[in-house]
Amino acid sequence: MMRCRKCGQRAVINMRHHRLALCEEHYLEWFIAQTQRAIEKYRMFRREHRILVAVSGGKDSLSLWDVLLQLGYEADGLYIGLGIDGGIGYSDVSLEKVRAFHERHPERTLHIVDMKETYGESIPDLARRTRRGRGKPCAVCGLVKRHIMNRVALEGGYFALATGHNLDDEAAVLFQNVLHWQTGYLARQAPVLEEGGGLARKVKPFCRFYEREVAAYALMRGIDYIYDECPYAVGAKTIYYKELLNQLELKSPGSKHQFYLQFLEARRRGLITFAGGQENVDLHPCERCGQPTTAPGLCAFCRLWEGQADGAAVQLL
Ligand code: Q46
Ligand code: ZN
Ligand code: ZN
Repeated sequence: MMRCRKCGQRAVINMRHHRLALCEEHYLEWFIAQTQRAIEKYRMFRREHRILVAVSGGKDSLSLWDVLLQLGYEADGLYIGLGIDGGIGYSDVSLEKVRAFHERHPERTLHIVDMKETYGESIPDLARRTRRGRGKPCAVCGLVKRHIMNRVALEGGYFALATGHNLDDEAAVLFQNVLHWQTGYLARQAPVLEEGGGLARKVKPFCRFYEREVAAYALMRGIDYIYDECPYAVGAKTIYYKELLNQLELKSPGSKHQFYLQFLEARRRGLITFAGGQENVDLHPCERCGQPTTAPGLCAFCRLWEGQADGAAVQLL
């Protein structure tokens, strides 16, 4: 029987890369303390700051909201209703999970932006109608989510927008960016992106946790989340990269952790510098919505609605 390093009781989780086995009580304590450490290490935010957590109904984002509340932060939630069904009622179920979580924290605000109600079209509608969405809706979806998250964060006067990206997510994206030497993306891949030029500050307090560590936290805390991935995520490149990295991890525990953290360390030491980070690109306000864009005239979000009868959707901004 494996024993908890802190108290000697039966351990419920063994983290081989940390050579650390813990019981439930000490795991929860460790997880929360590690989150606080990451917040401090990367200077994400402080006690007096209001934080907006982007919640999808999945384990990562709901756990993040939970931990921030446990740590005593003023953290509100933002849920974006994408209108995705995929035969499993994906958006409906995820909203239910978010609402159920929020009911336990009525003192906090949950912002809900429903695509269909606010802009007249769901993500699948938008993907069908626009050139950008042809094939898979993920390109429009990513664009729309970034736009809405930024808008709500800025309008609500939040200090930072927090997302639940974990180490598996970050390592997969890093792998993809390195494989294609996408230097612009590499420059923007960091636990903190400073605000500037109309873009909200973005932070990822879970970036050093393995996915299974977050799942264990959610389970132990009894957080009810949506197990299904978005139906459009099937076949996504990052899922394939995650599988490859999992194989590597199996043979050599800790390699994912090392891959990502050594990248951050190299970045910190100034070994990786690229022009084109969030702060460096040449941004100016979109003529219609005012959000920053590199394109002349309208931003990519507003261009999605061009040619629509009266542009009514965008008037709602
Ligand atoms: S929600 Fe949207 Fe993802 Fe679904 S449509 Fe693609 S981008 S897969 S994270
Ligand atoms: Zn213990
Ligand atoms: Zn715009």
